[in-house]
Amino acid sequence: MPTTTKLQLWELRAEFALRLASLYGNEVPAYNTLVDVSQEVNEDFIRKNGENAERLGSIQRVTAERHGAIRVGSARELAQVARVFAAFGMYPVGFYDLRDASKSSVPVVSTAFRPIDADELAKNPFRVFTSMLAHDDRRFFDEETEKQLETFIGARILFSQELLELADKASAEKELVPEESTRLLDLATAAFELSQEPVDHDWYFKLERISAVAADIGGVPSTHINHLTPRVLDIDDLYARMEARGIAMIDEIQGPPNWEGPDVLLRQTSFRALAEERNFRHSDGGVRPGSLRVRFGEVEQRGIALTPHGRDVYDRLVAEVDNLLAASPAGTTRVEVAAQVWRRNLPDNERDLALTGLAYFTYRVADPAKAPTTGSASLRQLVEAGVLVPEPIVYEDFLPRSAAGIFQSNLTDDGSRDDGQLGTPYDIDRLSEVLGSRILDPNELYSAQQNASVKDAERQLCITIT
Ligand code: OOG
Ligand code: NI
Repeated sequence: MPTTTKLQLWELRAEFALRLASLYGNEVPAYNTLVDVSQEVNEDFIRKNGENAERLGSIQRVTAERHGAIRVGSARELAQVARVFAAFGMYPVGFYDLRDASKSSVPVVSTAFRPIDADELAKNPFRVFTSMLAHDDRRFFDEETEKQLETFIGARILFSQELLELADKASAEKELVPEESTRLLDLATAAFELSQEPVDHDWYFKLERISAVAADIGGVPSTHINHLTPRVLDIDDLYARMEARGIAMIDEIQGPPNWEGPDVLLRQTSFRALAEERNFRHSDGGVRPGSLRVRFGEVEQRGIALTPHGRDVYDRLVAEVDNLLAASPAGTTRVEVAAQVWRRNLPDNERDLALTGLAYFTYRVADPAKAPTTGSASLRQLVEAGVLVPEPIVYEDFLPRSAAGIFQSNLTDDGSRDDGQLGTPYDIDRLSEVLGSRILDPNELYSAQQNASVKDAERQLCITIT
């Protein structure tokens, strides 16, 4: 009887996430503390909230859940990263332009590689926020620096031919035999390990004066994990516990405020970037230790995905909070203002969030006996009658403003940007061309999932839902 012991892509992905976590935990021990505290927070939350606590993901999923962040230097490197991640069932979703999202100098455009099907996400949701240096953007780099970056980045090899070929094989066949799986995992994990090679001092700090992110990408001979982020069910609790341990956190939790209504999108915070020792090669030829501050520890709490309409409302509320805060007496916190603005503008329960079309839900048939037996009914009627129950779709993506907020709180220096120059135009289509595959629109994925559940309900109830 032929037995297949081949590994499926989700198994490779789960193992890849574990290996990167142990690699990163060795490199940045404070990460292990963050994971321990996250686990305590989640266990306590489940204890207090029972079944309701798992509304936005099973405890198994949330406990294992991580996102990584990596940064690469060129179109060639980004296209190679896409091949590596495809071997783990992770595909590019969403376009983020961080160049304009922040007052600090962050010369990158980004996407996130992640599983795209609900069942794949449920098995293991590992995702990696991936940024590419816009080395040709004149606001940040003059012609000479651009050429130097091109030469430096063009000369390095992040991913070996063997890794890329194995990765292509896994993505083509959707599985891999054990020996090849092990080899793929060894090579892929090693590709994101911090290099021990000395860093060219003058080159690194020339770039750092322009942007710490540019130095982290173009000033070192390989790529590495910048951060690895666990997910918690109560980020306010996490924040307080980290501070109680004496760990310096950034000033604020980024994203939506803590309030009594449903959690939406993404809330994130981080501990401040740590000084890490590196060996530097100086212009006199000597190699001496020094320190860098580019890696930080981040944590996140995920909420319900907003529709484009909901996102417009969210963006409007963020702007309103900014304005009100600017006009408030000194000492007023963003959190207080934001919670009030949210109470005034958003429904405080999932059902109304669904019925006003602000957020994405799947619809479960709960009480078919109450449905009309023929003809049609509206979604609202069916939900109000208790026939259908909306179940939240979790936001699986990122928020550029939060990313920018975290960058900004962690950079000691804003770097330099010449806004008199024209930026290189990038959008989802151009970055898709660079990548060699189409970057998916997150909203298409969420709405397809929502629509599929409505179609399912129609089939079960034998009616048309309008
Ligand atoms: C990526 C920043 C974005 C997030 O969680 O929003 C990010 C980076 O630091 O390279 O990871
Ligand atoms: Ni992150």
